[in-house]
Amino acid sequence: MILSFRWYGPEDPISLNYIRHIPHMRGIVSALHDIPAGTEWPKERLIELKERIESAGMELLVIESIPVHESIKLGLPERDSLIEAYCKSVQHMGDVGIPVLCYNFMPVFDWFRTDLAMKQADGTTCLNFEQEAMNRFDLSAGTLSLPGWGAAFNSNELNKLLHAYESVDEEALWDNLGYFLERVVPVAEASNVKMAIHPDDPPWSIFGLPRIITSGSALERHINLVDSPANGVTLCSGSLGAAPSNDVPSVIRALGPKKRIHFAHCRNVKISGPQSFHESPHPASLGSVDMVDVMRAYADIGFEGPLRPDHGRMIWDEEGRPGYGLFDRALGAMYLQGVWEGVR
Ligand SMILES: [Mn+2]
Repeated sequence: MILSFRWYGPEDPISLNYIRHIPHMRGIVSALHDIPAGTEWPKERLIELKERIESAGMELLVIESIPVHESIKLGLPERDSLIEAYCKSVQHMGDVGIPVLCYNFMPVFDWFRTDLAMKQADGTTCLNFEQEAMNRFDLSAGTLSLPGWGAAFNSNELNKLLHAYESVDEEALWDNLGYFLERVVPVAEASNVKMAIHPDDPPWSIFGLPRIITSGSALERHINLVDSPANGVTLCSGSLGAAPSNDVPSVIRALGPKKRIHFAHCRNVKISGPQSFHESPHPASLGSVDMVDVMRAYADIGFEGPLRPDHGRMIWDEEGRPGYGLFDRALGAMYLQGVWEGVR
């Protein structure tokens, strides 16, 4: 594996130099965050990003993510031109030499939590998802405050989108994903870019929206939609691990021989009740996912791709983007590197 770290670009308060100080850190996962979904990514911007990272002594290994426009997920007529723009962005990634693209196909919301700063007994804070708190959100209310999404939606816009999805059930969403992949994957394959879909987080329906990338068998179905080495997955231990039915090491071992795991997200979660969990520190003993066996599974399948610590807690009074502070992710990286050396 190639130890990697997510960096939000020049706007990120965490500098590339600080990331470079983490022993063994080689890969950077980044994106052009200012470009709206559906717009082609200019090649020069990718070159600029890549050179900036290389001049800090690391490599740009993954784009996370190029967002997929809602109209593509909804299967609306305008999807064709949006998919064309997506293909252009993928082509530009290939031209510039960025090998992996992480993306997701979650309707409306990306990852979702009910509390972004849940206080722990030791004074740290972490991200939390509680089904009971979910039930208390009133989407029809005039003012709508969703953790992490407050600025992104007003309730009118949100309700319009939710309404549009009323005619899209899980099978229709699979069809729309297939339509997208049939057009993008050949371009990715020809461009030497590996597509890596991220599992839905949490891996179940929220607000009545369909969610399909929720388990090992869903990942199998996904890679069979278009049978190409360029059609793979991001294996996220925390997203999958939030559902007790997902045995993450088994999923890795099952998919490994097919050579379709192109990117690994490693974090732990503590399941606290039915459809409820909070994000725990990375070590196996502190959460519900056996992170040692996860790393052993990666060693067993000979995983050589980029692997990054995922969300961390906020510790040592750090302030910043929820889940994406420096300190706890750096601790996570060192834990993962240590376990990796041990299992190998
Ligand atoms: Mn993840």
